[in-house]
Amino acid sequence: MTPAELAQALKEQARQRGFTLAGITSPDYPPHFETYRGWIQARHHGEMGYLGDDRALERRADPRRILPECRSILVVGMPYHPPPVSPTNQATPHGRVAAYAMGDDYHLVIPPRLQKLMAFLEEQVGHPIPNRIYTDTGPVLERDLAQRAGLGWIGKNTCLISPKNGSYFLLGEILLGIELPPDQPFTSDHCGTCTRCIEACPTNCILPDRTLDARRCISYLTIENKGDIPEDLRPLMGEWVFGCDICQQVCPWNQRFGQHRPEPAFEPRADLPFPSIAADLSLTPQEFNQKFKDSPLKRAKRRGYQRNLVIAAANSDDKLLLPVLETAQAHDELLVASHAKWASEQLKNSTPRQP
Ligand code: B12
Ligand code: SF4
Ligand code: SF4
Repeated sequence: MTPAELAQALKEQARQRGFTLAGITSPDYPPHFETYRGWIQARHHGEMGYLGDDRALERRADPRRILPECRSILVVGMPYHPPPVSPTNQATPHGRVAAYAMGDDYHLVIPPRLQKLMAFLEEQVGHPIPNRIYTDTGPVLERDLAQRAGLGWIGKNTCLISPKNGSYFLLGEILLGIELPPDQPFTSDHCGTCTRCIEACPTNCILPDRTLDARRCISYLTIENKGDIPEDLRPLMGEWVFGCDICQQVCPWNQRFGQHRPEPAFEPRADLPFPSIAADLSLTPQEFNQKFKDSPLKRAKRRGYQRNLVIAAANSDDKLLLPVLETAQAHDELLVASHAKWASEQLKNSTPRQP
């Protein structure tokens, strides 16, 4: 097989394994590395310290610092189910979980598939190939590489958007120790004059240079922030208890699902994406671990998730939740208890919801 035929066969294998999007790029300096450096210097990454140390920056600037033999990079995208519009049971006060987290954790789903692609490639060439597999946690600029591999453009909401698939997909990469011909970068920008995501973001955290101030983003607050959530931001979180989809929900490119084939492993689990606030606030550590085994929600840990639930209770304006918040003030985790105290005060003073 020629390198071009091998690249085609690899991308075809990727598609057969659930990666609707697949493209190849070089390990050259990422086109928007300076944007990334500026973002770190402005401290927009908040407490995600692992993104900003010198080693993290060096490796993002040059993938060969990770794998010296790297000659090309396969970038893939796996679609997940779009978020449903509203819960089936409106009567139960509920929180809301981001669509990518409704099913199995992609950190567990994507790497084994990428390993199978590596096995395919090594079988074709007849010898082992140095490689490194990543999804989300690696020191690579995944969106920048995906844009250069031709998968889509980076929208004003900072998400990578494919004209055929919207943005409801997750990215993965294989750094490869063989040279494969790169795909054409995706150079056009299909956002045009649209600013829907910027206007819809409840915390105003989307910045004009296609980055965001993560410290204000609900996704960061509910998942990555392990301590107190700033009081001024709590009312803006609405019902979100893990992640946030608003800037993607309003995007016109997500309202066309023609070719969207979500991965079955991301099928929503029971109670998701609208978990009952009262039921999940009563989960013991064992029950939490059992309910969210192999789910992305484990990242927030029980204390973070239940902290988010009491904030959603305050934002529900549903005074029937007052006894639940009363109980939560005696929670075994101080973080949850202190947020429950605040939530209880908020709810007492709130205007009751219109039926
Ligand atoms: C840190 C992080 C976060 C942070 C910060 C997000 C952010 N926008 O910076 C928080 C916790 C807030 C977050 C939230 C989410 N995340 Co996140 N996150 C990451 C992570 C680990 C690093 C991102 C990063 O480096 N941010 C810093 C900024 C500066 O870099 P960037 O986002 O890559 O943006 C680039 C563009 O702005 C580009 N750029 C600037 N100007 C221009 C101009 C043009 C023309 C072009 C082409 C590019 C360009 O330069 C930047 C640097 O390359 C990546 C995985 C990875 N290793 O890349 C996942 C990742 C970006 N997250 C992902 C997801 C799914 C989410 C959420 C949707 C989850 C949710 N529902 O709650 C939200 C989306 C929020 C949003 N609007 O971005 C996916 C995105 C998939 C996609 N289709 O884009 C990724 C790629 C993980 C994965 N493997 O799938 N995330
Ligand atoms: S995920 Fe939510 S809070 Fe974060 S930028 Fe998008 S709309 Fe704003
Ligand atoms: S909502 Fe509009 S501006 Fe925002 S990413 Fe989508 S197309 Fe671009």
